Amino acid sequence: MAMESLDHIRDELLRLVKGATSLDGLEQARVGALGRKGRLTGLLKELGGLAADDRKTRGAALNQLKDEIEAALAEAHARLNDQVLNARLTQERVDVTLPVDAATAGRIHPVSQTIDEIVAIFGAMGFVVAEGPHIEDDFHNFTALNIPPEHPARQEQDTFYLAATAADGSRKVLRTHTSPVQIRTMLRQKPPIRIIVPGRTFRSDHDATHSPMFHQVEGLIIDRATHMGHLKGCLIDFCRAYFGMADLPVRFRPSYFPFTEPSAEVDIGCSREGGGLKIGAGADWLEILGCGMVHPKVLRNCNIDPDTYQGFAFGMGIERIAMLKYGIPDLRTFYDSDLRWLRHYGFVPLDVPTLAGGLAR
Ligand code: 2U9
Repeated sequence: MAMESLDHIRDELLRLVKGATSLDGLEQARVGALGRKGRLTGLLKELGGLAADDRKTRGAALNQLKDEIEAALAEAHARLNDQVLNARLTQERVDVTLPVDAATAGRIHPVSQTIDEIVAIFGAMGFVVAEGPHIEDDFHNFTALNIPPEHPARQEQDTFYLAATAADGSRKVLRTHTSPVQIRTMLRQKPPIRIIVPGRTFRSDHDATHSPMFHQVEGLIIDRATHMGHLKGCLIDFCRAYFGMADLPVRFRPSYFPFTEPSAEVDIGCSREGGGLKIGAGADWLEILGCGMVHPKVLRNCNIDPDTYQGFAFGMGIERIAMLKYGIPDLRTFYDSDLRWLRHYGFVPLDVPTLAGGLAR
């Protein structure tokens, strides 16, 4: 059987591919060449009927042609795609001067809003935001913070460990608090340090009041003479600004954390009369945050001399204080992504939190 010259077919197929003026036209050219009944497919099928020698030379030539056609198809596809995109870009315009339609626009999630409010309050006191990785090593999450090997926080039932084991036998963790960010900051930067650290944290804990993923804000000040009086003034001011009550009662109750000494828990005044909760009035107390003077061992672990520098740290759970301020009854609803919930508890994007706005509420 005389074999048809490939030059002619090659020229014709390439002409069709290169000449395509739309993605549909290009698809037709592809099917015509490489589809089930395509020209090239047909020639490849004929290979089976050839003598061994002929099959080898013809097969090589056909495969080379196939590669060439495929390359031309890819090139034409990229070119036509660009054309389609450019046509869309010149047609579709966004008018950024249009007013926001508050009834249909999205909402800011209460966790984001609360972080923004807290950052605004501490920002006004000179704190800057610091961030760090969600996946941490044992040193930054536990050891540097003076959390001993036998501490319950390190146990598998409290902490999410990654599967991979390092050469020293340790495994990475999903950070259980944002404190490793303070460790990283102290290792990187000399005092004075004044940072606020919002972010996601993870604990192997799941019930009505605990979520395996939640958010914290922690803060840290390190300077030459920062003392307990600064801690108290700073956190009393914060509580009053956050809840918008200049006379909110605030008390400090002794506590224990491995990374602070002395340590305290901060309560605000409230009333639980009649089964409800009213912040700012009554004879009861409600825990809001934890704090303390940074432990000298923690400073030393970060190469900071505790005889020259000292400071305080604090931490609070975002969801918890958002629930208290905005009267959200169930923690689990934060992560349901239910739009009806978000429209009810969420915030209109242009309602930017300010210190003044917070105090006026
Ligand atoms: C460094 C040194 C000290 C951060 C602190 C607390 C007290 C605290 C909890 C509040 C509720 C966590 O979300 S929660 O469960 N936190 O009570 N956190 S002092 O102390 C630090 C942090 C980093 C280097």
